[in-house]
Amino acid sequence: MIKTKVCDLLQIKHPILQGGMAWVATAELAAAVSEAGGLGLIGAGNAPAEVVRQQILQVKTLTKKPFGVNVYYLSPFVEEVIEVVLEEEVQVITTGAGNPGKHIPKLKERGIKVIPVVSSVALAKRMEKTGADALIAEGMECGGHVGALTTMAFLPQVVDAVDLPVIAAGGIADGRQFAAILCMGAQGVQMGTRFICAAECTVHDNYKQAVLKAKDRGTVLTGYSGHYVRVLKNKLTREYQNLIKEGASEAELEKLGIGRLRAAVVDGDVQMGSLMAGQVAAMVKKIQPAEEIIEEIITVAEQVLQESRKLFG
Ligand code: TUI
Repeated sequence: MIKTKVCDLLQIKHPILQGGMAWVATAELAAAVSEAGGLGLIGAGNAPAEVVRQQILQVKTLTKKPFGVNVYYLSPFVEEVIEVVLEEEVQVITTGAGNPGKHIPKLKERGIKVIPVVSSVALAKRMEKTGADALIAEGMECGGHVGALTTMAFLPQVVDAVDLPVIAAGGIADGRQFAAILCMGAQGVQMGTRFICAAECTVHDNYKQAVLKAKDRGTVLTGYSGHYVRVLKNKLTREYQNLIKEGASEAELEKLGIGRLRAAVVDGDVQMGSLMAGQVAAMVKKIQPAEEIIEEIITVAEQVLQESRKLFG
C-alpha cells in the first residue's frame, strides 16, 4: 500500500491528484477520481464564480470524499471564485498561473489546504514562505502551459529546496513513472492527460480519440517566448507555425488561439481546436473508468517498487 504525507494531508487513499484542467476537469471527472480514492479537482479556468459553484454542488451530490478546485490566477473572476471556495467549504485548492499568497491566510483560517503549481525553485521557496501546504512541481512534458524544465531535472531540485510535500506533474501516465517520481522524493502525483481518457471525463469523444491516436512525437509547443502551450499536432498548430514563419506578431498569434480550447472540448473540433495534452498522450491506450486508471497505476507502481529490491541481489 503506497501511503505518503499527501494522503494524510488531503485525507485520501491514494496520493494521486487529477489535473485541474480548464474546461476538461468538470464535476463528473472530479467526483469519479475522488470516489476512487484520489483527489478530483474542478478546473475553474476562466469560468464565472457561479458556474464554479454549480460544479462544486454537483460534485457534492456525487461523492462525500474530499475534492478540490483548481483556481486559475489569470481568470478575471479569481476573487469571486475564492469567495465561492470559502462559502462552499471546499477542502483543497490547487492554483496555477499566479501567486495565491494574498488569499492564503483567509483560506488557512478556514482549514482549506492550498497547493500551488510551481515551475521554478524560486517560486517554490516563495510559496513555502507564504504558507502553502504542499507544492506541485510541474515539468514541461505536461499539456497546456508549460514551464522551462523537465520533471526529471526540476522535481528533485524542488524536493531539495523546500520542506513541504512535493507532488510531481508532467510526463506521468503509468505506474512505472509514478514509482520513479516517488524515488525522486515526490509525495504524490498529479496527472492530467491520462484522465482526459477517463470514461467519466466529459470532453467531446473526438478529443479522447485524438489522445488515443497520438504517437510519441504527437505533441508540439505553440506560443512564443515564455508563453508556450503543449497541444496535439493538428491543422491549428500547422497554421500557427506558418504564422510564426511569416513573422506574425504576438497579438496575431494570440488571436489565432482565442476560443480554441472550448472548440476542442465542447465541439470536438480536432482540426482547429486546441487539443491540450502532455507528451505521455501516446501512452494512453484506452478509455477506462477513473477507478480502473488509479488501481492500475497503484498496482504497477507497487510491483515495480517490489521488483527494484532485486537490484540488490
Ligand atoms: O496553468 C497551468 N496550465 C495551463 S492553464 C491552461 S489554459 C486555460 N485556458 C482557459 C482558461 C484557463 C486556462 C492550460 N494549461 N499550469 C500551472 C502553472 N502555473 N504552470 C506555471 C504556473 C505558474 C506561473 C507563474 C504559477 C505561478 C506563477 O507565478 C508568477 C508569479 O510570480 O506571480
